[in-house]
Formats: sequence, C-alpha cells, structure tokens
Amino acid sequence: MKPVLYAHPFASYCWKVLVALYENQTAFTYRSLGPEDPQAATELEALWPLKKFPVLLDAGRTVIESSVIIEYLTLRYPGPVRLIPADPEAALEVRFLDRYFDNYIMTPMSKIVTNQLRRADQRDPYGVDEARAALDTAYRWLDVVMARRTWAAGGNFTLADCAAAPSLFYADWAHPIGERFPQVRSYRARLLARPSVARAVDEARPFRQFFALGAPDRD
Ligand SMILES: N[C@@H](CCC(=O)N[C@@H](CS)C(=O)NCC(=O)O)C(=O)O
Repeated sequence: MKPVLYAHPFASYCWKVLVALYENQTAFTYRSLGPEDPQAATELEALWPLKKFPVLLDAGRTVIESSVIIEYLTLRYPGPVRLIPADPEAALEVRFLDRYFDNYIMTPMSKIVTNQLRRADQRDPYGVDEARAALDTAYRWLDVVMARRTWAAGGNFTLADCAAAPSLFYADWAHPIGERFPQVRSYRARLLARPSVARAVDEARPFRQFFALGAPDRD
C-alpha cells in the first residue's frame, strides 16, 4: 500500500512534503483537500482534529507536521536524495535551517497573508508591520549564510530546502525580497529551477487567484 497524503496544491506546508516526495519519486496517493472532495476533509479531521495539513497516513500510522513527515519518509521510503544527512552533526544544521524557514520566514509571511483575509475592521496593521520587519531581518541573516552555500545547509539539497522553497516563494510575494539581498534572491531562483519545486509551483498555478494579496504576474 502506498502512503496517503492529505494536502492541497496551493498550501505552503504541503509543498514542503510534496517537494520531498518528488525529489525521491516516492509513490503516494494524493487526497486533495478541496471542495470537489468533501470526504477528504472529513477523513483529515478524523485523523487530526486540528485539521492542519499536510497529514500522511501510512500502514495505519498517522504522521503529522511537515518536518516529521519528511523525517518519516526518509526512514521508511529512502531514495537517492538524502534529505536528512546520515552524519548527526550535519543533520543538526539541516534541522536548524528547517526550523528557520518555518519559524522566521513562513510564520511572518502567513501573518501578512492571513491578515488580508480578515474583515477590514479586524485587521492588525501593527502585527503586519512587525511581520514585515521580521522578514527583513530574516532575509538579511540568510543573505550572509547563502553567500557560501548552494543549498540551505551546504552543498546538498535537504529537508531545509524543502522548507525554504514554499516559504521564500510566498514570502517574496507577500514582502518582496529586496535587491539588497542578492544571495536570497538567487537562492530562491535556484529553488524554483529545481524540478521537484517547479512541479509543485506548476501544480499550484491554477489556484493563484486565491492568493489574498493578489499574485504577482511572475514565477
Ligand atoms: N506546523 C504545521 C503547519 C501546517 C499548516 O499550518 N498548514 C496549513 C496549510 S499550509 C493549514 O493547515 N491551514 C488550514 C488551517 O490553518 O486551518 C506543519 O508543518 O505541517
């Protein structure tokens, strides 16, 4: 039996896992969470009452949280692309960068986007200003790191790059990565040129109209 992934093609944390699956050409059943299949949402809620996705179901086991799903895939479905290095010290750097992209890029990006989905009288401009400032600080730190690296944690594509792809993709839409961060801009371009990421970007293309801030005419 193939693992089953509950996900949506436009959802950033789902991209993270999709990129990992595509990197190693891991076979899986895609349960797409959309209005066309309300049963998929019912199943998701039964598996994970918080209803956050992605969720992976494999051999009766429910695996939750994108990073944990990728760790699980590397254990149960290893492929030629080793997303978590065998060396524990190198793995620490990968896990740190994975946390970096989720906590310091994806989270402030989401704050800006979800604020826009609120009713005008319930918006939080102070919180959005804080999120924009946090993103600039995060871009600045990353720009220094990426001056010496091809991929987030060094020379190999890892879990950290799976996290970087959706977070930098959407962060640049929500709060553009300025020209003063050339290393981050070229890293984002490298990510988008990676076939696994390009596939996730293409699969999400039909949903761009739903980007709350208005999707730019690029990428
Ligand atoms: N920490 C979780 C975050 C999952 C998450 O927030 N997913 C979004 C989609 S990208 C979601 O479930 N949104 C629907 C909701 O918040 O109800 C992970 O890494 O999987």
